[in-house]
Amino acid sequence: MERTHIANIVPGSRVKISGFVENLRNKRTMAFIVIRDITGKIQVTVVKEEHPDLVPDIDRMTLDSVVTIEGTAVANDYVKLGGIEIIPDSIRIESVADALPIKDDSAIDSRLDYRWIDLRSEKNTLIFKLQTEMTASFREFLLERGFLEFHSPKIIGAASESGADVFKLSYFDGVAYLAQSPQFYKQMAMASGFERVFECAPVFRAEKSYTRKHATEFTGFDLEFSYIDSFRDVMKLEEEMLTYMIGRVAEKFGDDIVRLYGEEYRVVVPTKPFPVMTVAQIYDEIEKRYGYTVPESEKGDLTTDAEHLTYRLAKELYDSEFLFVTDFAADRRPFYHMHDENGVPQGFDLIWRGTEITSGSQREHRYEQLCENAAAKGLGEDVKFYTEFFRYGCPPHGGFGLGVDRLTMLFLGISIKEAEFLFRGPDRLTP
Ligand code: AMO
Repeated sequence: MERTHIANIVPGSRVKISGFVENLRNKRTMAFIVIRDITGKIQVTVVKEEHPDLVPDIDRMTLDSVVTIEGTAVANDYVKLGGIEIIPDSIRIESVADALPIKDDSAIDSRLDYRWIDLRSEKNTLIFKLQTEMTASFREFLLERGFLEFHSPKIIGAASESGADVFKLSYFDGVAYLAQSPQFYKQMAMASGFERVFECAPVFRAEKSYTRKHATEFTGFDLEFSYIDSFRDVMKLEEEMLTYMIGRVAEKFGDDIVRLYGEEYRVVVPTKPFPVMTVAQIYDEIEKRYGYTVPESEKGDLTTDAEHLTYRLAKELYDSEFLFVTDFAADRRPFYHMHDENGVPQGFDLIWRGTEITSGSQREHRYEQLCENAAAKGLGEDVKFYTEFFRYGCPPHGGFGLGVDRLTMLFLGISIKEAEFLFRGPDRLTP
């Protein structure tokens, strides 16, 4: 007999279900077993007198054991779980579970030690259903617009962003690095004439940060496209892509998110273009409104406190959860950003609910100028392999990188430790 997923069970049918034992009430004459699979939960009701053959297995059963049960699904208004119960005629225990070492409210580090158990709850499973919908939406949105999906190497010969937070590996008799971004290769694809590419892949950062939003390995959704006129074209594409994705998430999981994570995290689908402010405008406004004064040395970039305050600011000024930020100081941005005639980097960050989710820009595609910009940052030989990409013709282009884990955590108000399937941080390499 074929297995039926719990959500697809209809009363009156014979079914075979498999899943974990979520709840077990083993009484003298009756047993009530709640079974959970990826689609839902259902009650199995056993009248022991009618099925004495099932009793030894029920007595052996423990919470979270995995079982397969065959029986008849019947409607019963007294049953809380969807008004259906299963009257079984066979029970097979696939695997008996020991007493669980964690509970839903155990400390996060214990939960991460036993992450496979932690992930069994409906609340945590939703994180990954949501993430799947997010990346599927991005992918479909981009494929419809002629983007190619490509896969760039993660073991590389030179640092790909800033040399400071790169993981160094021994590589046979030499050294290699783990990619901090597919940045150089997505630009190489522009020099290859691919015109539009994206990649969803691991990104590695040797940052010793213990915050809610930093991981040493995360999933980056990166894209790059050619023949743009300005970095504003890149912002427009990102805004459309996010709006499409959020619409799909709202439709599919909006109710589940509110039920499991609270009203505060109700999905709001943007209806207007995302507002844009310069770094200087933000500092002006948050000083006036909230009395926040930025230290002089930090003026060219957003401090973490200022970043958080933009949530309130964007809501008050524009009734928006999103805010694009432009006009960062050149010394705070990577050398590959294009600059305007006043030296202002042609790039942006996107902030959602007070946390940065993206950096993007128009890139410098002119070989001489790019080499000059690299030299001004003290980068010469290190990036020569990359500057070579621009010697033999390259279209104007731009793109952005979006943190998938960051987006996930902001959807649900959780930390990055929970938003990743398996978190990797300075003190965490297992399981
Ligand atoms: P950036 O360094 O800003 O830009 O990274 C892009 C996005 O990646 C996410 N992110 C992180 N997520 C979790 N843990 C971290 N340690 C971490 N660091 C970054 C954030 C961030 O906005 N090459 C450029 C992108 C581009 O211009 O195309 C880059 O990597 O969501």
